[in-house]
Amino acid sequence: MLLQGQRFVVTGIASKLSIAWAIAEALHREGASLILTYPNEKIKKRVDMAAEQFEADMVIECDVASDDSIAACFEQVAGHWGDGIDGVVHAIGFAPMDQLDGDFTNATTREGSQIAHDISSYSFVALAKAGRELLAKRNGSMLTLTYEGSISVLPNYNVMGMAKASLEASVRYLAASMGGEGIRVNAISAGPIRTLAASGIKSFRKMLDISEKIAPLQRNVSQMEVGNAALFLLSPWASGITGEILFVDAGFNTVAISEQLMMMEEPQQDAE
Ligand code: NAD
Ligand code: 0WE
Repeated sequence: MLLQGQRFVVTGIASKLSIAWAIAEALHREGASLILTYPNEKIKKRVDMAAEQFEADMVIECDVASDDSIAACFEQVAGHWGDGIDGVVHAIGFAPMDQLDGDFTNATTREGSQIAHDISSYSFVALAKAGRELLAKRNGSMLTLTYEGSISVLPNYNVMGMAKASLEASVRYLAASMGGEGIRVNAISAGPIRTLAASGIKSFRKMLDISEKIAPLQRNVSQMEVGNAALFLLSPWASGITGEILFVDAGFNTVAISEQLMMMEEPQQDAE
């Protein structure tokens, strides 16, 4: 029990497929106590299910689009755990669907860009502000989820790539800002996983198929593998790690052109 007696606030559960669900599962498995949050009544049912399964202490509303909602949420967290928390998990990303379909230059709008950056990037800073005092009391840490699209171009990821680049920069600035209080701030860059956030994305199936032909492990990653890496970064074993982006992507980000893709282009010529 790596995290016996430790306390975490987990955002971003929307279904059993959510990366946040697997993170909560891993934290619970290691003996941690949890508070889970939901953005609106529609999602609350799913979070209640998770709360029951992971014996969560509380379920609290937290819509990161609203400063009032974030403030009210952390007032409740402080009411329950007044002497501090060990971590906050941010597993939230959103852009209007029309932003994630087709040519980047044509698809991206001012409003779409504002929403994507507000919900997917600024919200991490907002949670850091709200959680700072409680985190400082127990050398706590913050964790967010990002994606390769922040660094290199993928079809349709579009303005989310800009928002993730901004999110990753916020990891470094928050780490520097709060390091003096003993607060660590990190991100996991996960490979593509079929979740609600992936549903409705054009040719996501094809993305998964191509990813496993590039990745050194020749497969995609699971929610549980991300959950276990999250567990590490949130644990005392990672006490020396902050401002870091940890790839949990079967090695995908390390390869430009794989042998498997070469074989797909010219199977006759290259086959030995
Ligand atoms: P998901 O749909 O299960 O989770 C996204 C979550 O964002 C949902 O729980 C949703 O309720 C929440 N959310 C949206 N707007 C919100 C708001 N205003 N306030 C509070 N919560 C809000 O999908 P997921 O894939 O588990 O996504 C979790 C994180 O992982 C996201 O940041 C995503 O970008 C990132 N990620 C996903 C993948 C992937 O392929 N699935 C890969 C790398 C990174
Ligand atoms: O960050 C994400 C999900 C981003 C996302 C997805 C949606 C779908 C539903 C943000 N906003 C919305 N808005 C909706 O209305 N991922 C890393 C998963 C993902 O999304 C892609 C991907 C991958 C991988 C979009 C295009 C290409 C690849």
